[in-house]
Amino acid sequence: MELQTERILITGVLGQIGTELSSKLAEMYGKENVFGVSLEDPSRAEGAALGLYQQMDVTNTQALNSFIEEHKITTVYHLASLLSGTSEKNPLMAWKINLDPLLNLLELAKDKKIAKIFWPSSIAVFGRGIPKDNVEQEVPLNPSTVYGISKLAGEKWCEYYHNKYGVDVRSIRYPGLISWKAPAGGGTTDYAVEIFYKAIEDGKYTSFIKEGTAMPMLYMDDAINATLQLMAAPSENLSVRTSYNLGGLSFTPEELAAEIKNIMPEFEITYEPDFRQAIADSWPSSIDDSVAKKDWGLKYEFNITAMTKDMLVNLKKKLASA
Ligand code: VAH
Repeated sequence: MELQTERILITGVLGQIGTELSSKLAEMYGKENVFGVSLEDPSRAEGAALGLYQQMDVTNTQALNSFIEEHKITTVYHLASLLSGTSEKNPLMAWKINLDPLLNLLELAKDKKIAKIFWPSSIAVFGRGIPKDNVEQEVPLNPSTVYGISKLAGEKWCEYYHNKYGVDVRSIRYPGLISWKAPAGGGTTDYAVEIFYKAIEDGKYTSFIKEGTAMPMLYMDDAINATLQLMAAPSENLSVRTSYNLGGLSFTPEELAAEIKNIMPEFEITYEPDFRQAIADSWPSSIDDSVAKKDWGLKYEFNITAMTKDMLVNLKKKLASA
């Protein structure tokens, strides 16, 4: 590969993570070195911090590989996937979308056509037979959801391609991610994003996850920083090539509602659990991320109080200008 400069492709670039990751990478490497693809119409990419955006279905292997070759891409952040709720409704489509493009990118890296891959796994890989709290890095993985099964398979493929071919693929088991810049879509933890929109718009929220359901969560700023820290770490420091646990925060819907009430005393929450309650019940309540802290210095800035304040301040501004 003749280029020394990192030329970065983000798939799913207009999604919840991609929207913020592209801005950060453009600051670091120059907008002209950051490329993005997603299913969305190009009009949706106006104003995005990208040198080039192209509407693309990443299951179209020929289109993706031509784009990578034409733009001399060195590093791919492969974020395009279907999340847990959507995957339950479309199991075979989820398997295809969540695995085929990853395997294609692993093959490109094996053939030295790209140098490095980031791929997001999820705490959805955890399931029955392990403690609910402080789940360690190496435990039996028995996911019971389509999304969790696809992420477990992806983790094993990443480890296989690293061990057999030396592919530099890195991964994080993201918890539920909370942000205001781009909406979440199709996830079980999305209640923790929707609640802020409804608090501002309606002063109340009906949660599809019942009280008492603690789930691992993380503010997007911390998720992006962790991702970039992992990608910047020396390869020899990384003891995990399936996917790193990342625990962040852990809270229940009523704990989050109480934080919102501290700022908006009139806010009210009610509960009407739906099919996503069973997904949430299959996941851990909290995660042990000591291996990530040891290997590449994982650290957090936002606790639940700071996250709630930052979300409400910024979301109010965003909704007022919409
Ligand atoms: C989901 N937000 O709810 C995603 C995440 C841990 C959950 O992977 O599907």
